[in-house]
Amino acid sequence: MKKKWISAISGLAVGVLASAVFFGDFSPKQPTSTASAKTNAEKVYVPFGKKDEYYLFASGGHSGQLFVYGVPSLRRIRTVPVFSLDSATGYGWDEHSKKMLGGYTWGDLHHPAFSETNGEYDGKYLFATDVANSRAAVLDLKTFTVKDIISVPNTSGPHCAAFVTENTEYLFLPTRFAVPLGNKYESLDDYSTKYRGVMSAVTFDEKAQKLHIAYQVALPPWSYDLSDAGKKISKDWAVITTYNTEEATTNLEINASKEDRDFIVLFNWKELEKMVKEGKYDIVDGQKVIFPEKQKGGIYLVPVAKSPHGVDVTPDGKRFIASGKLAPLLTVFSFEKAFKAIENKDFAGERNGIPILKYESVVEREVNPENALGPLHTQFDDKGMAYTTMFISSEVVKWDPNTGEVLDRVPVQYSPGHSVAAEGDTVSPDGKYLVSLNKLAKDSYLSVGPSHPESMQLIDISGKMEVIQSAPVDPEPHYGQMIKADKIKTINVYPKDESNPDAVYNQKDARIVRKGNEVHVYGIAMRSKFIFDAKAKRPDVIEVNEGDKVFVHLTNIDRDEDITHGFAINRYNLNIEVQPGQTNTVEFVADKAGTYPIYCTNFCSALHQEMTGYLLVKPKQ
Ligand code: RUQ
Ligand code: CUA
Repeated sequence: MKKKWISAISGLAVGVLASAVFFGDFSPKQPTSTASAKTNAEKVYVPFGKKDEYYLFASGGHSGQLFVYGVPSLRRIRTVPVFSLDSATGYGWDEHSKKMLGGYTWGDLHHPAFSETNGEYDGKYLFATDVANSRAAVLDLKTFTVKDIISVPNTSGPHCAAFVTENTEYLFLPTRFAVPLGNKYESLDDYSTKYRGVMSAVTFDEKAQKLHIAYQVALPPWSYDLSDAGKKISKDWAVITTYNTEEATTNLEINASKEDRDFIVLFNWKELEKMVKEGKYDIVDGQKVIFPEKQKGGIYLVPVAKSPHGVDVTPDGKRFIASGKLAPLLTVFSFEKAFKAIENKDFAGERNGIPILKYESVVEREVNPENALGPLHTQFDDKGMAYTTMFISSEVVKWDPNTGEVLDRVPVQYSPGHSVAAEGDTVSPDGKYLVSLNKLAKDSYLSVGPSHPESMQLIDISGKMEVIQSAPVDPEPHYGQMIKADKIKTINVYPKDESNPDAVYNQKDARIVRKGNEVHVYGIAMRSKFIFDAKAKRPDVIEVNEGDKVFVHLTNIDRDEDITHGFAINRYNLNIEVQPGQTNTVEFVADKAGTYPIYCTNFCSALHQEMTGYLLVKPKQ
C-alpha cells in the first residue's frame, strides 16, 4: 500500500503538476435545466425583510479583512476590517484601532475560527491570523469589531491558524516560514541548525479582552501548513501538516518536493502545558519556548505523502485526514492507533529529536478518488461524511471516512481552495450547506478586466450535491466558518459608560481643554451637528495653534440603531466613525496652518450635509 502512493506521486512529476495548477483544464459547467434553476432559486431566495439562516465569515486574505455573508442568499452583509486600514469605518485612524494595528497598514487574513464551548461554536468571538505581519486578532461578535491584536514573536507567517481547542483553551499558531529565533540575521547556509518553525499557543482572557502567548514550541525548520485541534477522544491533541522537511532554502517549487513524504506533527497540548508548569522551557525573546529535542514527550511525527495541505479532524474526534495537494490522495489516520503506537513506543526512528510513529501503525486507509487531483481541504456533514475540495480537478468530492467509498462529486467554478460546511468544525456539523471557496471565477460573472474576483458557490448537500448559488467575492477567501445565525447576539447601541473620562453624554458638557500644547476636545456627535464646546460662540469649531497636538474624543449620543456618525477633517487625511452610543478618540498634530472644514462622513439624516464645522489652525508667530 505504501508503495502505491509513492509511485502515484512520482508519476506526477512536479513540473507537470505545477502547470496543471496554473493552466488546469477546467471542467465544464454543470448543466442546469430551467426547471432545476427555478427550484434552486427558491432554495436560496430570502425575501426582503427575512433573514438568512447562517452567517458565513469568510477570510479576506490579503485584503486583511473579513467578509460577512448570509447563507443561503450569499448576500454580503458586512466587511469587517481586521489587519488593514479601512476608511469606510475609520479603522486604523482612531486611537484604539491605530494602536492595535501597530503601524502596519495591511495584513493577509487566512483562517477565521469561532470560539468554542464543548466543541460547539458559541457565537461569542472570532479569531484570525495574519500571515503577512505575523499577528493574531480577536473579534467580539456583539459588535463585529476587533478587540485585540497581538504580534507573535519568533514566528513569520502563522499560516496554519487559528484553530481553537474544544473550550477555547488555546488557539495554536504554527508558522509557515522558518526563521532564526528572534528573527535575527543568520546565514541560510546554517538553515538546518539556526532556523526554526515556531508554533505558538495563544490564550484569550475574556475579562481583559486580551490575547496572550502562553508558550511556544521551537519545531524543526520546516514549513507548517494547516492544523486542526482534536475533538472528544482527541481533545487534548492537535495535528499540523508540514512541507519542506527537505529543509530547502531556495527554489522551493522543486526542492521542497524532492522527498516522497513529509510529516504530520501530532502533539498533546496538555503535556506541553505540564512542561511549562514544570519550568521545562527556555526564555527566548521574552517567550517561554519548549525545545522538543530537549523536552521529550508530547510531540510526535507521522509520515504522510509529500507536501500535504489541509489536515482535518473528523467530528467524532477519532480520525485526522490529510489532503495530498501534490499526491492525489487522502490519508485517513486513526487517533486511537496513534495513541497505541505512542504507548508501545512503536517508533521508526527520530527526526530532529522528535520520534516518528510508524506509518503502518497509524494509517487507517488511503483514499484516491478516480481522476480527482489536488485535494486541499476537508469538511464534514451531520452524518460524518467528508467533503474534499479538489483544486486541480475543480470539484468537491463527497466520501465516507469509515470506508473510503466515494459517494458523490460536483464540479465547481473553478479551483476551490477551502470549503466551509454549516457548523462544519464543530463536534456536530449541521449538514445542509457547504460553500466552496473558489480561487478562480474565469467567465462566471460580468467581466471586470484581466483579473477577476474569486467565487463562492453554495452547494446543497442534503441530497445529491448540487450547486445552488454563486457569488463573486473579493480576494481572497482562505477558509471561512459558518454559524447558525441565532447563536450570534449583537447589541444595537453601545451601553453608556459613565466611567470613561473621554465620554460626554450631555450636550452642555461638551468642552475643549488645553494643557500646554495639547488640546483635548470632549465633543458630541448627534443628528445633525457636532458640539465641541458647548459654551463657545460657535460650538462646532475647533481652534488650535499650529503645532498643537489635538485629541478629539467624540461620543455619538444618538441611541438609535444604525445612526452612525463620521468625523473627517478636510485635507488632514483622517476619518473616524462613532457608532450609536460609542465614544472614540482621534489624535493628530495640527501641523498645517489654515482653515479646514470638518464634516460627518456617514449619511445620518436629511440634514447630514449640514453636519459640519471648522478646524482653524492659527499660524505660528
Ligand atoms: S490555505 S486555500 Cu490559508 Cu488552504 Cu488558502
Ligand atoms: Cu452625522 Cu452625517
